[in-house]
Amino acid sequence: MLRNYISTASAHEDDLKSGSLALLGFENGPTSEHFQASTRVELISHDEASHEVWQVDGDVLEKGSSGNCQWSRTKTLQFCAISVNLEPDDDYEKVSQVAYQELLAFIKASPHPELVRFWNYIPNINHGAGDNENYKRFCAGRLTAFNEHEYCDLQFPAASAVGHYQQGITIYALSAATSAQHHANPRQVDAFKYPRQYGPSSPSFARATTINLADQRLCFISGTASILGHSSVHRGDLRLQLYTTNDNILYLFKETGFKRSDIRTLRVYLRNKQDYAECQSIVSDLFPDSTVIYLHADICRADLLVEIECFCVAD
Ligand code: 3EB
Repeated sequence: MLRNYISTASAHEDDLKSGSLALLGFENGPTSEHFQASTRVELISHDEASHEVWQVDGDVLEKGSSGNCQWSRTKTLQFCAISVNLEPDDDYEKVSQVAYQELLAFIKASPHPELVRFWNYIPNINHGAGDNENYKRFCAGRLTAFNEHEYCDLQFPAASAVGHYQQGITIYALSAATSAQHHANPRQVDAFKYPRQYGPSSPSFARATTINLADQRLCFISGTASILGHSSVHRGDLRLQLYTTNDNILYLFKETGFKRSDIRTLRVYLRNKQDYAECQSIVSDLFPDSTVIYLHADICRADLLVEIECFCVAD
């Protein structure tokens, strides 16, 4: 049983709990040596000091580190985090490629080589013009590493890639011992087939990934935004961007066979913190029964104000 929640206990207490697959810190939360890694994004929906926990109940856990990869795993699932330093003048493509090479080499050689869900945190994600935008350079390095490790388009997992003005790239990866299914959104061009205008290398991710475990079915909906076909729509309009995002998520439910009531956590990445009150009121109308985590983060396309991802479970 995989669970995801924001904890206000001490990281030490959560670490001692049996079954803590991953403990993740936020930029504005406490730091702790018990964290697998810290995201560079700021949690805006919780006042108390908090961190994120991915918990597995009733499974034996093994933990370790290998090079820059910190990992933990059960018989079925593996969580691995890697953080690499990045100076403002460093080559984003090279650094992303090296980080992904190490991460993918570790995962591929592990007993859990099937890619399920990746989270990417990239500093200054929208800096740089045209093909030199940091996100596009990151995409180039990531794709080269995927190709080097012979993961093809149809094996790309669900993902999010968001940014913040901090140093260092952090990547978390959930992988599995058994194969996962990757899904497309019929309203959107597959990201790995985006046309040239979005950069020399397309983004390597699926719109959603599902996996059947012995006792539950999991669905990870990727960071989903106000994109139709390959175009960003409703520039500058938070409400309409959220409605389009919601529709995209509903299409993905249809594709994956999951439903709104299966949502366990919904993460909202919000570019402008001053939009929080408006965003919160719209999202709570759209998803009245869901636990929502709001994070302050830049979205990888400069014309997007918001992006939403979901973790869903069907028992
Ligand atoms: C998009 O749909 C919006 O590069 O890993 C969403 C999820 C987005 C993942 C990624 C990017 C990524 O193109 C951006």
